[in-house]
Amino acid sequence: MRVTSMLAGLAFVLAACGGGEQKTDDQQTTATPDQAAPAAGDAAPVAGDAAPAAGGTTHDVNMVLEGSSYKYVPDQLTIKSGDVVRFHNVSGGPHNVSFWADSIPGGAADVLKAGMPDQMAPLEGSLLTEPNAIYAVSFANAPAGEYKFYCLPHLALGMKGKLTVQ
Ligand SMILES: [Cu+2]
Repeated sequence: MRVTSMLAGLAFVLAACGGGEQKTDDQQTTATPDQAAPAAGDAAPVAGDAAPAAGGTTHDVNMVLEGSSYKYVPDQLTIKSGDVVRFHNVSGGPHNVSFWADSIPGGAADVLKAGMPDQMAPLEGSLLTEPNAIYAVSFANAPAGEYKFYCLPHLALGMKGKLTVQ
């Protein structure tokens, strides 16, 4: 019995000296919260103070440069009328969010005019240049349907996405 536990202990030590340590690192990396949901109270500047309507939900979309491609992550999401979508400038900025006037439901333009702070032009959100800056769009009273959007600086590079309001 005693010999068995000594052997088990030895095996453990050998494992620890081998790949064991590496495995511990992997686990720690996995446990690290990703940037999809920065902590509230984050010092990042927030454009606008859009808050979800009563019962509404907040969604996060990251704007990133991955390798050589600029993208929204996720680039497709489904929300409900009354929700708020927060676009985070994670990497590769400046980014923004612009909606195509002909790719949103009827009546949505007026809703977005009210729900998008600091527009550079109709349906064109301000550019986020500071790291971790957030642009929040309120979909209060937004009609159901598809809302296609793009990043003005990176449209030619294919940075676009689609929101579906239920
Ligand atoms: Cu962009």
